Amino acid sequence: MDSVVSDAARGVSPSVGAGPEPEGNLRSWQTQLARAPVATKIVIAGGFGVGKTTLVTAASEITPLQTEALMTQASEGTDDLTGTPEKLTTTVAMDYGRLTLDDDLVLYLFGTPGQQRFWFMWDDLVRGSIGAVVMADTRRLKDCFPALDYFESCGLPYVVAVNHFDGSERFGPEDVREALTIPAHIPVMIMDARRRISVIETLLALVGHALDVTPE
Ligand SMILES: Nc1nc2c(ncn2[C@@H]2O[C@H](COP(=O)(O)OP(=O)(O)OP(=O)(O)O)[C@@H](O)[C@H]2O)c(=O)[nH]1
Ligand SMILES: [Mg+2]
Repeated sequence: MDSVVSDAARGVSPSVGAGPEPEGNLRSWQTQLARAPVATKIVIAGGFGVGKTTLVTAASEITPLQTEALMTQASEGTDDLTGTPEKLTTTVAMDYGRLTLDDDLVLYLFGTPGQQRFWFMWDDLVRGSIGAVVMADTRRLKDCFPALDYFESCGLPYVVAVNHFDGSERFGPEDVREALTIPAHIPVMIMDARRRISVIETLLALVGHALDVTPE
């Protein structure tokens, strides 16, 4: 599956090359107390089963906190599994992970639950965040509308991240922008939530966009 950059591209710092690290491995900002990194909170949102937990897990340098619950027959009528037939669990509270970029920027990632019945969590999850990644799947684009509406109405900067699933039709960012009527200044990324480099590229786009649109 392609992302808009290759893994070798863009000279990403070695500190972001590996997956979750042993818990004893401290980052320099944790041991050199004179250095204060910039800490930012980022929310990962989107419809049911679009890959939010997968994204946080792929990016996190610590073992991510997950709140997965087994899906039961009771959810059969509400939770559409056609796009993700292998899916056995769902997030019932939040995902949490951490990613240090270049030792000066620490991203704290908070994944939301996807189902409407857990949306009451969102107001708490977005508090203090610099922006959000709204994930979309081109096979069920309408599932991301509530998240788009939510961030538009609360004025939080966001980027759209199209998580391309194997076997789904490939679309370019401009096609998705048109289909979702995303304003021209908002980045639309084609990415793969399973690939760390692709996730990092999406997160960097969000940080850049948030800096662009947030008044000093
Ligand atoms: N083929 C493919 N599968 C993916 C991709 N991203 C996620 N998956 C799979 O899709 C399923 C759903 O992923 P999750 O990360 O649990 O989705 P979620 O958005 O956190 O789901 P909820 O929290 O239940 O809303 C899992 O079985 C993943 O392994 C992808 O890019 N490609
Ligand atoms: Mg999840």
